[in-house]
Amino acid sequence: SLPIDDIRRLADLHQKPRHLHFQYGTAGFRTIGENLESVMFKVGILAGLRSKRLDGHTIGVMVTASHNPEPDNGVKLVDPRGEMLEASWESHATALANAADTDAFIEVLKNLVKTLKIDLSKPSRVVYARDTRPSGPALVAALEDGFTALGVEARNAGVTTTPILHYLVRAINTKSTKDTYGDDSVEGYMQKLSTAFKKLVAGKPASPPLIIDCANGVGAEAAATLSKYLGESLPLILLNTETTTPGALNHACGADFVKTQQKIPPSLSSHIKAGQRACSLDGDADRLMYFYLDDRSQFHMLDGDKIAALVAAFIVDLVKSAGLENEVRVGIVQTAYANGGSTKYLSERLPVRCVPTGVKHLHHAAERYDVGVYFEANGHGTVLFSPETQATLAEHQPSTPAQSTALNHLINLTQVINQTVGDALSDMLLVEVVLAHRSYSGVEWDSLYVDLPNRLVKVVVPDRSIFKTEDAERRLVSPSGLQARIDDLTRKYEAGRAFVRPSGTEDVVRVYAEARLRAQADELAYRVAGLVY
Ligand code: 16G
Ligand code: ZN
Repeated sequence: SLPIDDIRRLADLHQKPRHLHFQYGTAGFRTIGENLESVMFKVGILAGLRSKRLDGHTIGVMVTASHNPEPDNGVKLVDPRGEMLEASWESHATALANAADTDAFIEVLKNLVKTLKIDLSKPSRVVYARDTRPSGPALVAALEDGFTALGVEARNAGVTTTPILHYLVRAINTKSTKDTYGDDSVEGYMQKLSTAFKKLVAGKPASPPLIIDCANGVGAEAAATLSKYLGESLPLILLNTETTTPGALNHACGADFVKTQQKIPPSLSSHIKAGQRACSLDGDADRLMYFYLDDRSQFHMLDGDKIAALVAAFIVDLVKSAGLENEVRVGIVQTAYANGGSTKYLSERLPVRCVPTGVKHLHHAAERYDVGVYFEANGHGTVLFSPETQATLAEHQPSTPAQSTALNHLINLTQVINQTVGDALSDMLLVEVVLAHRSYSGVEWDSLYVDLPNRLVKVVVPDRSIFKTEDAERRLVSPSGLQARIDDLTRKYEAGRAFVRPSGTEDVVRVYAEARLRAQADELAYRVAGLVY
């Protein structure tokens, strides 16, 4: 049975603040770090229960608030194959987090154990990590109390990136099996990525040093380690690596800044020269934004959509060259935020699906293709090779040297890509591989298609829950009549497209608009926002 006395004693130390309501949302629990202590304790216990439910497989816990401001923090669970927590458990997490006091909490726990048929005699194993936020250590201490209360075998992965934690979960759970994913250490991961990268770029001209804006976050440490493994194969220049300077994290830098401001972080301007490219990570290194300055020092952004177009076209060509076009079908997954220019370019070449915002939706949709390429415009994404496709690649007998080369490239791509979740550093290597193979600079990559000018605005409304969407968040069903008015407005603009959706992470409604001309995109966004308000 549950160790009630231990749970009660430790739960009393981590009381829920009375006035707060918590919600396990798209990115787990996320709010001001100071308010999250009780949630952390409970998540520690929940992770242990999830592990018991899954026969002692290791569950991951990541403490991070990604691109959010430094005072925020958050926590999310990772399932045994390295993917997001199964959706049905999100409500269990929410119920536990909102139990008002220790008695109520123990009641909810007992109910969960019963309804989910959890065998408490099974072992429970968890691996956990945090990003560099100042609130991290205290929150991890509360999490560890949760592990202690349930008697979880917990492994501390220290301060590391979200995608590395996902990798560790998968590596631990596949250790000494035929599906082994790599050595279960940061070094194992870096070794895996860099070995595949070096094979993929062997014989290509040396790349000029690549500037990485590390958002003053945990990506700085991971990138420094990766750099050692890459050596001459890809020289890196790391900027915004101030992980201990108060207030620096994600401040006027990082992938979210670049995407939302559509400009170069000021801290980079003196480092990047005309014609050069660079990239930005976010605060937990799972989002990637590229950009370059043209010869007139004009800024150009290469976002998740541009990455998807670059990578998908490359994989399609390799599949053809390997003689596998009849066996291996490549498909794309996007969200409503994908630029219309990218959707047009991609859908002329490949099957494209649109799903609601949030990694779990994209990931699951991508699993349905033989090779599923998914990227959110904000720079989060990866490529998934189905188990059947990986078997096909391993068994296929190439009939020409060219086929053999292409096949090896595909196999190495499966190694350089983090298939558990989007990883900015792994995605960066993937981009660099394609650029090297295509002999592209930023200019040529950018010219694959032209982005439609677009504008994203936030609207604060009294109650965002009245906004309900359909068709992968592209249309509103409620409030009634609003969608018809948005349609009427949108029709007036050439290549106009606009949609409204409630945010899953902030108490606002988001309005997105695009049109042929910059001024029109801005005008459409503000007029739609006016309808919402
Ligand atoms: C979260 C999601 C991200 C999504 C964003 C949208 C995960 C791991 N992250 O950060 O994919 O783009 O939320 O935020 O799923 P919004 O609902 O506030 O627009
Ligand atoms: Zn992130």
